[in-house]
Parts: sequence; structure tokens; C-alpha cells
Amino acid sequence: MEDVVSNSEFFRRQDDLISKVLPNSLVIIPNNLASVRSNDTKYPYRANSYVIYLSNWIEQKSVLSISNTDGARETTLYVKPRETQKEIWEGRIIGPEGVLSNWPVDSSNSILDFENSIKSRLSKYSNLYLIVGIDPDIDNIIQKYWHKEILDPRIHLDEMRSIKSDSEIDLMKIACSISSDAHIKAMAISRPGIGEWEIQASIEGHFTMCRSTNSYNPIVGGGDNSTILHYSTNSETIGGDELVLVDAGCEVNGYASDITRTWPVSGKFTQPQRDIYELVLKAEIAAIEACQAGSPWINMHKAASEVLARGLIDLGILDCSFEQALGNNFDGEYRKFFMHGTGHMLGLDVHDVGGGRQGDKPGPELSPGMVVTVEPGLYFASWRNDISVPKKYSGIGIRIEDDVLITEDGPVVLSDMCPKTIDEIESIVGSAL
Ligand SMILES: [Mn+2]
Repeated sequence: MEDVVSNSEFFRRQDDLISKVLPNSLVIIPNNLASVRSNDTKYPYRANSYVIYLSNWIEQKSVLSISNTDGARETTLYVKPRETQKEIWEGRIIGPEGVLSNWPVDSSNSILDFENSIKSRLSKYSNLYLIVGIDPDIDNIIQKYWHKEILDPRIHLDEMRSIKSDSEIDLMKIACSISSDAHIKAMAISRPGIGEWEIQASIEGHFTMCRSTNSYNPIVGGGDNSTILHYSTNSETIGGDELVLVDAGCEVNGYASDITRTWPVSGKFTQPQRDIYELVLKAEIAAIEACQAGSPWINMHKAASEVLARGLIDLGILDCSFEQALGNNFDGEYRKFFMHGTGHMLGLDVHDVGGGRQGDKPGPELSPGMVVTVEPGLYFASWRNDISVPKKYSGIGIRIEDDVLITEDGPVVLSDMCPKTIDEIESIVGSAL
């Protein structure tokens, strides 16, 4: 972890939280459990985003608690105690003493003492906040000793997390820069017949070289696979005249980037690919322009949708009026080919908190400090029998996605070092061969 965010900023976040919860409250946030991969091997551990946000703590088997008694903050991390035998196998453990010297807490304790400690502490507070469902053992302990209502601290935390500080934005810029370079490298090694896995390996190799990691499983879909929104097997070869859609981003200190580019593995767009690419790019640029402070969330979706609906008619893919193409509630004919949202919040989670992604909910008004993705696409799966498109467009899937910071002076594209014009892409693809 790079020390980009100072301990004083973490203390500020904790103070901000206790100023929002009811007086005389205890807030408890368990850290994520490790996930089993098979038998006794685990997936790489990822700490809970709320725990990272409030304390920078990323070791498993831990619980964060923050209380306000008479307005005074007391932040405690319950962590694994030092244990030589365990450390020989699993690596050094920081332990409660280590926590006190380097982490933004007021006190620390062994996780083995959690039940005893919390049992006596609970009686002192009038209100309890707990994120339920992260760690069933912690939930059970709390329910054993707390018989009143359990409140959810995320109402306050999500509001805080949706506005990024300067240091959070710096981390997201680093993540965007690494991801952009990874996409450029992947373009440069592309050639007819390349395996989807080769592109995945190139991207993940670059992330690892930059001491970073995926913020989600990368999507590398060639040809018809580019029309599968969450394609994940990345196991087929890509033919000479086919496109590849690559949706891949890394995280830095927990902060995600999320970038999608689509390119022809031959280095040359065919005319039908070019038609669709230019339309999606036009929609993406219109949607980015709609990312203005004070705009309702729907505006970027509206901007992208209008461009796509109009363009689908102009290309002869839709044979209907503009009103029918768009629909009364962005549910018209164009949704056959653009079936997802235009963007989502981005931060410690790739689909970050703060709304804007949940079905029919209106989403937040855009405010300075928010970071959103903008990612319109068009997908013409050749195997779908519920649609008809001119044969030349069959099997084309294109998405273009950037990460956008909302500011008072308009949108700032944090991923703008990742090329997306046809000319740029054609000059890069295959250039490392
Ligand atoms: Mn995305």
C-alpha cells in the first residue's frame, strides 16, 4: 500500500462519521472473510471497502469499531494477535501493538477478546450500528448481547464515499494510468489469430508489474463474444477480421479503474465495424459532456441513448420513428442493442456505493468529487433470433468506457490517456509485433 492517504485524513473520515450517527453510538464494521477457492486454498484476500475507507486496515480476521460518547471519538481495531507458529506459515502478523504505532486508531485489541470486550462495551451505548452480513460470527455475537434495533451505518458512509477527496482522486488517477497502459500494450500485441487469454495475460501481467491487481475479472471477448456483456472465459481465438472487446481495470490501494476499449485484431476496422464504432464513440463523448455538476443522473444516459437511437435509424438497423426507437422511458427499440446502463459510480468498489446503478432508482445528482464511468455500447449477437440486423453488422459488439471525475468546471476524463479514436487505435494495434 502506498501511503497516499494520510492518517489524519482517516481520522477526519472517522470524525465525519461520528458526527452523522446518533449521539452515544457504537459503530461496528467486520472485515471480509477469506473466500475458499478449493479445499484449503483461498482466493487472494480483499479487505472490506468500508474498513479500508475508515482505517486503511487490510488484514483479515479483524473488526473495526468507532464510538462517540459525548461527541468524543474512540476508534478500535480488533486484529489477529501475534503468534510465531502461525507467522512461520502465513507471514508476519501486525498484531494489536503494531496497529497502535502505525494505523489511524485510538486503541487496539485482540480479535480473540472481541466477544468479551464487546459484551461489556455494548451496555454503555444507546445505539448500535453494524453492517450485517459480512461476518456471521460477529453478527451472532452482537445479537447475543444487543436486543434493540441494529442500525445500518452505510446510509452515512455511502454518502461520504460518493464524494472523493484529492488523495482518493490521486489514487484513481494512478489506477487509470496503469489500466490505460495495459490496454495500449494489449492493442500493440494484437494480431489475427490471437487468443483472448493472451490479451488477458498481457493486461494482468502489466497490472502485476505495476504492483497492482484486477479490480474485477477482465472481459476479453473476440468476435461474437464481444456481444456477451459479462463474458468471462476468455478462452477462444480471435479471427482475422474480428473485433475484440476488452473491459479491464486495476485497483490501487483499493481504488478501482474501469476501462473498456474495442479494436480490430488486424489493426484495420472494416467499414461496418467503423460505422458502429463511430456511433458508439459519438454517444460516449455526448454522455461525457452530460456529466456536469448539478445534472440529474439520467442526463448521461439520455445523451448516449439519443445519439444511439438516432444513429441506429440512420444506419438502417432500426426502421421506425425516433420516438419509437428511444421509447417514452428510454425503453424503445434501441434497447435491443444497448441493454445496460450508461455508467455507474466508481471508487473503492468498481460498482461503487452512492447509487446510480440500482434499477429504477433515479440515482444521485452529479456533484463535484464524484467519479463515474461512462460506457455506452452496441451489441449485435449473431446467434440471437429475436433481432434482425443487416448481415454486415452481425457479430459486432462495441463498448467504449472511460472514468470521469465531476468538477465545477466540467467533466475530467481520468482515463483520457487511453486512446479511443479510430486513427489512434489503428496505429497502435499490432505495433509491438
Ligand atoms: Mn464499468
